[in-house]
Amino acid sequence: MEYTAILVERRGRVGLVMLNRPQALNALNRTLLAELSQALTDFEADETVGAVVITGGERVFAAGADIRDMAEASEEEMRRNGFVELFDSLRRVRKPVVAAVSGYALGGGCELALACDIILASETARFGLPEVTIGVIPGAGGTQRLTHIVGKYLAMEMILNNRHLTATEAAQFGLVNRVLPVERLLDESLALAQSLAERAPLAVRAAKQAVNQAFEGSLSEGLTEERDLFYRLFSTEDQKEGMKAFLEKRKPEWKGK
Ligand code: CO8
Repeated sequence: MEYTAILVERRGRVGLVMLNRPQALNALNRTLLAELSQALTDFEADETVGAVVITGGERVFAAGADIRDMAEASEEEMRRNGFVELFDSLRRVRKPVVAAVSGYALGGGCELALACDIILASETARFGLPEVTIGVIPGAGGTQRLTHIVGKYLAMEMILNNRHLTATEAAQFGLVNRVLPVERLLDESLALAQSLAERAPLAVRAAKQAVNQAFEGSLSEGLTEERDLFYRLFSTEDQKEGMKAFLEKRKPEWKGK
């Protein structure tokens, strides 16, 4: 597929997606979201890809959903065009996804980062959900995911009153894994993703599923699912290989089986 709003590359076992609408601060229009969804679907299907990095480049991650696309839309049009549903393609990715955030991550851009599994931020990263300033609310997970992460009171301030978090504050509140100098962000994100890609793929997938369950369901459901996934991994060749390699003091060779 020819992409116009994103750039897609392979770096080792890592699939890299770069949002590429600099003239609109990477605002997420329908084309961009459809292309992102396609790229993620392709990476998910490609056995040689073990992890994905999503970035917007050094200047801006994404300044939100494209306001021009939505400005005149009716409720019915918004429901019909599946704008937000395209976000769900991220939830179908079972491989780990790292967000490399530099500059503004606002509105849908912040929600895109929040839908990833690990967030690395540059010192210039700014996180915010300014939707109420233009008459709407976050619609792609912001009110839910942010609140789970930073708690009710800070989430209320950010969502109701457009408080932005600097990269340092975001790290303080557990919204990002760590903060890096701008020029190191992409390399470190790729290195982290490469490290994830070298681990036992079925175990990494199961671990991601179990952690997400902690985020989305009750503790008792999560404990049941975790136990089931744990037992199920004993039917994989990778579990046998991983434990054997440990005992033989050598590096495991994963088959993804
Ligand atoms: N949509 C469309 N165009 C945008 C957007 C956007 N979200 N953000 C910036 N742009 C455009 C500007 O219109 C401008 O274009 P032009 O040069 O043609 O006038 C260009 O990008 C540069 O922007 P600015 O001149 O405004 O740059 P500044 O550095 O002065 O300001 C800001 C940067 C502060 C980021 C400012 O651009 C801004 O406030 N942007 C809007 C932020 C916002 O409100 N985001 C939320 C949008 S709503 C949303 O995300 C809802 C999500 C729910 C569902 C998600 C489904 C995908």
